[in-house]
Amino acid sequence: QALAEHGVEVHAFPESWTALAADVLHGLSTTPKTLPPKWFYDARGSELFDAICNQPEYYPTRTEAALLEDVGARIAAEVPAAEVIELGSGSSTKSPLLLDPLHDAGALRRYVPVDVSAAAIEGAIPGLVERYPGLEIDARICDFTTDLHGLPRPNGDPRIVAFLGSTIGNLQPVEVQAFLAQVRPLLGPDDALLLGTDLVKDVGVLEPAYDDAAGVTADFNRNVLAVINRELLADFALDAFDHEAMWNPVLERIEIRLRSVRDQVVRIRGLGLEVTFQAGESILTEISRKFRRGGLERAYAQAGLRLRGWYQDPDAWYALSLASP
Ligand code: AVJ
Repeated sequence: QALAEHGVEVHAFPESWTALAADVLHGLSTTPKTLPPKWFYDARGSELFDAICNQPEYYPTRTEAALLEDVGARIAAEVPAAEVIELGSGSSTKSPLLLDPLHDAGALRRYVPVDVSAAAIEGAIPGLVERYPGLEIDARICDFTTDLHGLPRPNGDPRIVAFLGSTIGNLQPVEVQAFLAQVRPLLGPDDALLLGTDLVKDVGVLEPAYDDAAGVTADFNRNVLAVINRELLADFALDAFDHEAMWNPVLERIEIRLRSVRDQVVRIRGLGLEVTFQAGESILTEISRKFRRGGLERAYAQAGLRLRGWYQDPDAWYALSLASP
């Protein structure tokens, strides 16, 4: 309602209870047990994620922000986009780092934030309306890993599809290819994907980033159990699961788990399900893949895209890349 007042369109594709139920049923009845990371992000989980970004050990957010601050004008010169589609825009707090240089270049007309969280998008819009008077905003509430076909088609205006924050690190290699295959038709020859990716680095930097001393990431990890307790009437005891973050050097990814501290049976009344855990048994709740330039170039090539710009911070901890058809 507040949004309609601003003339902002919101198209909702609400994530259904059924999707959570299916993911939990499948993930907790297979071995090893897994849960998809997207269910971390209820209101509390989103808050905890914002808190993670402020932890001294969690470098990706501030490294990406500093990098974008540094190279935003170069990106705007390379692709003077009139339209920005931002996938996983969340609360859009860092969006100005991309929108400002495009706005300053006189190019920006339209912004399409895309996120599964209606609350995050609704919270973001008033600030955007104020910061960019006259900017057309067309918000989309949907799952950007599967619902990209619902997005507007290219209309000839230069466009950037931005996927920042290294969220792509949550995807398995085949899922990355599926994602890029969905993005490809959104891009004409003058358009580009702007992708933020965390890079492979020393394990001594990587592991603490996912196991901060203040325990915020641990709370974030356990929050998925609170979500299941609430939505599916389960009785997970949050303190009966330890948080764990481990670098897998072969698959070049951080693996985040919840490890049962004892033998236990958890009842999930909403599914009519009882789940047995042995002491030490774990649930894989998230993977956070780290990338190299060569691997990304190959992934782009497979999807019919070519790397057109590569920007990294002085420590080579994080990269922004531009890819076009
Ligand atoms: C939002 C997927 C980029 O993998 O670094 C942070 C999520 N999980 N700490 C990441 C996360 C635990 C984050 N991404």
